Amino acid sequence: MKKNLFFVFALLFAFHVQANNLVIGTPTISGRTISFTVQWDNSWRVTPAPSNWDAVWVFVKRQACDQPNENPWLHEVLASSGHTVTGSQLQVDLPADKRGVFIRRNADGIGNITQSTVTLTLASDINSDNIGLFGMEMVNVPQGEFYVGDGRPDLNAFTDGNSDNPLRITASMQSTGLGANTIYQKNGYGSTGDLPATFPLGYNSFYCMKYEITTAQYTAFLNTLTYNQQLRLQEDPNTTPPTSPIGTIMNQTLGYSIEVVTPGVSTINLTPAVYGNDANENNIYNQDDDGLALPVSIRVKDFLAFLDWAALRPMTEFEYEKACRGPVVPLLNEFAWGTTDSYSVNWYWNRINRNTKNETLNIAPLGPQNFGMNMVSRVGVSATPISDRIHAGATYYGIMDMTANVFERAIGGYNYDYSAFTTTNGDGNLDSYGFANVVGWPIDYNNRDTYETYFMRRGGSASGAGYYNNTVSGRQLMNWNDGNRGNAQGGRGVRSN
Ligand SMILES: [Ca+2]
Ligand SMILES: [Ca+2]
Ligand SMILES: [Ca+2]
Ligand SMILES: [Ca+2]
Repeated sequence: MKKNLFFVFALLFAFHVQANNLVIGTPTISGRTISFTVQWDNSWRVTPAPSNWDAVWVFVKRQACDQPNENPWLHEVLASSGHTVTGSQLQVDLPADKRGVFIRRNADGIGNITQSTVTLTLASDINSDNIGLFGMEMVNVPQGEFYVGDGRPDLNAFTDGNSDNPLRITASMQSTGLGANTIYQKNGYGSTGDLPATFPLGYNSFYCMKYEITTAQYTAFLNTLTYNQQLRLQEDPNTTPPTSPIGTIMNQTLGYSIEVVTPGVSTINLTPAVYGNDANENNIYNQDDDGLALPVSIRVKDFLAFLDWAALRPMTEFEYEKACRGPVVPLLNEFAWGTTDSYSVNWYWNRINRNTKNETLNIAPLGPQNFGMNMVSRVGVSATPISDRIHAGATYYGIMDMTANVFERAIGGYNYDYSAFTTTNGDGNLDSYGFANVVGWPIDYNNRDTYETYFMRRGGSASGAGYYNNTVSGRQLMNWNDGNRGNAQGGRGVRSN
């Protein structure tokens, strides 16, 4: 631990979401405020369809330095006021739970965000505490009616309950609750408990991460955990504990490699390990071509821990379909970009600057998707400055990779009662074993290491699945056991306010 009793010590973990060049500057600290620069490219806010905007979700972690043992990093609940941004382009939104802020355009516009300085006010003076500052790009999915299901005749998809037809999710359905599974699935393949008004059906607005959780984001998360939290999130706590030597692989899936950079200590004082990325396998960490912007494959418990830590929540299956399709009438077997165009991009031949933040495709097909290639792609790899939605592989709202790359985990399933799930976000803090602990989330508190379910795998993945599983309404695949990390299963978080 860096004990810094007399000096402010600020740690910055700006996520490497270089796809849009999100850059967060090193913060300066004064009293209870932190100030930092922010800028990113390809931002938008539009009143005409899709009538939405992008934003950066920023949150703060804090670590006291008052003990010889490693103190935990705690999520900072921000002050009720005192959050500002310079210039005329941006505004800062503080949600009710004050677990972070959304920074977004304050008026309609499209293009790059010029560097602005954001000041956040914390709950108390920072003094000698360590500060971690985190930011990630998100996309607003506005309130409104939409359809689930695309009319397919298979057994599993959402329908209006009586036929193969899609079901229109309305304001009244959200306000009164959707009810029994036979209302949204002709074979009753849904929640065993009726879905109440508190279950997020997708009618109401929410923010969705623009990209899948990346290896850089996941590594930054690991590096704020305590030794015991890190231990329990190992693939095998017995063979690869945080004390393992430099280069020990913690998670190596379909192209990336998360490894021990600095071993932890478990003798007298518990000190957590530092993890890093080494996709190019030279044991020099976090280099440009070390796969920092590849999507991470993680188990359900890892996924829930990351979302709780980031003060987000999982999406539901209904929200997945809305985030892809928007309010338009479904097209049979459409992908996230709204057509049935599909071009499976070869991970080797079609890549330039492989594993770097600048990884791009050397082709521009309609409906590019990383499906069945057994190598994950840089998140947002298909988008270029001139690409339209179908060439970029973007959803109606501008969210990337909702078809393929890694599976999207969504709350749902067949024979389980997930009706207690609500819009409650994580509070930023995990239990002492590194597990998520949010009321209403589908967590089996008695059996969290080995048995996790209640999640559908949506959108297909680089590890392959049947064609119909890649489509927006494909509803064939569930998680099983611990979530089976090897199958390119990751996902992303959402937030309701
Ligand atoms: Ca290595
Ligand atoms: Ca390396
Ligand atoms: Ca995906
Ligand atoms: Ca929590």
